Amino acid sequence: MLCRQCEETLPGTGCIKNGVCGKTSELAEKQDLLISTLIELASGDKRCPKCDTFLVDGLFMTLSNTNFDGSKIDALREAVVAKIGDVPIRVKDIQSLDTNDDLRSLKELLLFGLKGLAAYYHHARVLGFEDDSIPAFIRKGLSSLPKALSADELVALNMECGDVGVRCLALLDNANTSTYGVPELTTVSTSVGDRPGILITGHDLKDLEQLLEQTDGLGIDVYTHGEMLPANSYPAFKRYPHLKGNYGGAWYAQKEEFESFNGPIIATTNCVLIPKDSYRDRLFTTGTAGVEGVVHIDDVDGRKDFSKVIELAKGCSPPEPIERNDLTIGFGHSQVLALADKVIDAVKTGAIKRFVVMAGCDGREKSRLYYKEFAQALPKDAVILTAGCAKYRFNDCDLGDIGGIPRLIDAGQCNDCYSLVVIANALADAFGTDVNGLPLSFNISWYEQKAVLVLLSLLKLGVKDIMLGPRLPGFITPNILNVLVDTFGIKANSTVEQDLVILNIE
Ligand code: SF4
Ligand code: SF3
Repeated sequence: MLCRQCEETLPGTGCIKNGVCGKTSELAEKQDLLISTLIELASGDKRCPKCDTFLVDGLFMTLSNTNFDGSKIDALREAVVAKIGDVPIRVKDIQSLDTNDDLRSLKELLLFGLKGLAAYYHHARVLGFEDDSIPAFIRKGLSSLPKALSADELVALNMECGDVGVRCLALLDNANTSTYGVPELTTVSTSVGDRPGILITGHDLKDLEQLLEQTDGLGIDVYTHGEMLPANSYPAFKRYPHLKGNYGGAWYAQKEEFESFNGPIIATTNCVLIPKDSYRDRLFTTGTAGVEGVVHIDDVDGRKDFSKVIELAKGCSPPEPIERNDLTIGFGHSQVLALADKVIDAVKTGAIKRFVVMAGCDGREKSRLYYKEFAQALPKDAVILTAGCAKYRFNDCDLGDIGGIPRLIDAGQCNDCYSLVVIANALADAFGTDVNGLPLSFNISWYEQKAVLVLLSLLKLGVKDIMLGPRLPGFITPNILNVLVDTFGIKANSTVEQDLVILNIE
């Protein structure tokens, strides 16, 4: 195996025996074969809604920390083969994408951006929001991978991926807000009740909707975890009193937090980890998520039956408390733009001197403490804009406010980076400049391939000088890194003190 699609890959080599994430070489080979088969599906002339589902869900299933069940990967590949026949596979694995390291690096960037794009498109589709140009680009991107293309052509394809990414993020924003209402400023409790609970994690809001409906009035509380936290700010979910609040932090803490939760856990998407035995029997997966030996809840005509989870919950003890401060969330673009006059005044009077986007992913390495230290070291006249699970490094720090404007503005899930872009564009318009002319810096933390798509989208939008960490992608060669530095001013982060100077934050 060779996998280097995430930030935690082994430096210098990539994961070559077993993944740092727990992926075995056997599973990695199955995923490679699925991707190879999807490339052939995308390259052929088969077009059907089912084919789009294969492409979108297949790419998503191979995203880091999404599916550890080889039988599910095989089943999807076999369904594709049944559709296209036993055609010869041209790209066996990432090594065979190209013989030239730099071209291969650009192809990997494209493939990982496509995985992120597919994941976000999957979420929009689940809510009935479709845009044919998105699966059309997924086909174009995948079918270009076996071709002999120049660096310029591959850079252009990556930029097109970013462009389609912006469209997909906007579609998902529309899907979420049209279906569940515009997020409201909300204080989310992090304490626990004395009733049994069900914990739901990942990004799929429709799964939460169905779970809340099916648990209504049953004496069971529902808690969010990880990237499900932002759901607490949607009006459609706030009306359920048994949506108790959020339990725990980011995905990498799940081995301890799922254990102390005591009740069943539903993993709807990434990030799910291979469970400890202490809670394996209480873990359920659904959608594109999967873990070998863990019960999977299937979608039957748009409905998921969570009765097994509910029955298990009834006999479980309530969760054990975890000490955390309550969290203020719900600063989507509508909420922030409602404050726009106040924000613009604060910039004009100098009360706010800088905005810093600290969005993206979290991860388990100790070096990610950097983000907490960075947030705490920012001067008191700086406002942090966040989205994604990156926030868990600093969202329980008391950062205070500036004349009633909170210093931590949490827009939601990683896809809600779109909200941050809308906010930045509105500010740029108000000040008659572009995004790069604002007192705005980007210090992005990445882990998986949704973040790759968000990065490509930001680059396509013309955002320059993004600081990226905690490590630069292992699949980027030195030559391609030079291109990213020269064209977009991408920087690797280093120490908090140096980075404050580099980002021009006094
Ligand atoms: Fe390694 Fe990341 Fe791939 Fe897992 S997803 S095998 S940790 S590079
Ligand atoms: Fe986090 Fe997995 Fe990326 Fe949606 S939940 S941001 S890492």
